[in-house]
Amino acid sequence: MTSDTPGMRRFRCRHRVGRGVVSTVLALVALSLALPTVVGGEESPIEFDQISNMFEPVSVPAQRIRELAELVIAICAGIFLVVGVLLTYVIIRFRARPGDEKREPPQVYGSNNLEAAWTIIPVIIVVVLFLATARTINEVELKEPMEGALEVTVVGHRWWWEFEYPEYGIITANELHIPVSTPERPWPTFLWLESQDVVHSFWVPRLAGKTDVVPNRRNTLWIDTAEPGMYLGQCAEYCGTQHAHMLLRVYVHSEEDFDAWVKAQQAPEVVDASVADGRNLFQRTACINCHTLDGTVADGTYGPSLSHLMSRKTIGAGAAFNNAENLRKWVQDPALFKPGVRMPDMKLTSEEVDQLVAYLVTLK
Ligand code: HEC
Ligand SMILES: [Cu+2]
Repeated sequence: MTSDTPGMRRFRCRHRVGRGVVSTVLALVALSLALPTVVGGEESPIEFDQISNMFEPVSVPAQRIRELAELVIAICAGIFLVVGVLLTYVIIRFRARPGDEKREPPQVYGSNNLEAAWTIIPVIIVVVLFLATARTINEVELKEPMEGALEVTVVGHRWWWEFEYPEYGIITANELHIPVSTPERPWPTFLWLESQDVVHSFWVPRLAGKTDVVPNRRNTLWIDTAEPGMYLGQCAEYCGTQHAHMLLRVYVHSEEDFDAWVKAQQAPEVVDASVADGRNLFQRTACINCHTLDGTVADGTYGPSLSHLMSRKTIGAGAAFNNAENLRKWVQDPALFKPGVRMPDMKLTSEEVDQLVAYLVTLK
């Protein structure tokens, strides 16, 4: 057989695949060790001490899911232990010994007791898992908002999140602000999940289970938490190039802080005369076709609302911290932070960018 017959080639190929798998695994291990240093660097807006851990739930649905996960893990670990111990025992106890070649092991033809046991026990285990899961689903899934809930409509876009509070007339992006729920004032948050384009998935592991966000459909989710703080989330369904930069933050506030946030968001724009150039330029540029900015002619809905832009910690759905320097880079060329982003490079001069950014940073 010459080296280029098909059979030979296939053999070599398989070899190469084997080596590929090993090196991929090694690369992944190396990457996972290096990751915190790379992503946790100064440029990264992700605060690692705040990173989401589904095993540290702070909200009722997430707590229920954790309890279920623990039950399932415990049962599976039990099965693993029993099987592992039996297997180890059998391997050692009945290993081949010198002289065994001449003997045949005892032949067993069926055992009703054994067969009944290995049918009934797994059936019981599956039924327990089924009932526990059904109970949790029933507790966690709600089709309609509960009494007194704060309702927010969440719209998934490629690649950012829109949050609308119909009750307060607020529309914002990427950072969801909700109140804490106390025994004196239970105040759950009820989310209507919608998509503008493709399937996304809303996931804030410490607050609630992962829920798909599907075009032409309204899924629902609720949060009920007694712990103020910031919780990180992430789109959990691949939705295109910048899926990995589709983060979200949920800020849980005390009642007073939440009221203050609502007031600040509802406040009209404060027109700062010293940045009139930037404001005029903004209103003369295509920015207004894609962005809404209360108090100006801008009423586009393709991109996030820029009203009270500076009240947000990040821009580009967590791609960068929100400060003058990053805003400058963003307006100059948004693809620097998010290659493939759906905001075009507007080809502005350096002077124009300066004027725009000077204006944007006044949007408190
Ligand atoms: C073709 C539509 C379009 C135009 C025109 C446009 N943008 Fe955008 N812009 C977007 C989209 C879409 C995003 C969200 C990108 C993402 O996060 O993936 C965005 C994001 C932003 C953000 C970050 C907001 C945030 O909270 O994440 C700023 C600031 C911004 N644009 C400013 C501008 C300015 C200033 C102009 C005009 C010079 C402009 N945009 C023109 C579509 C547009
Ligand atoms: Cu996504």
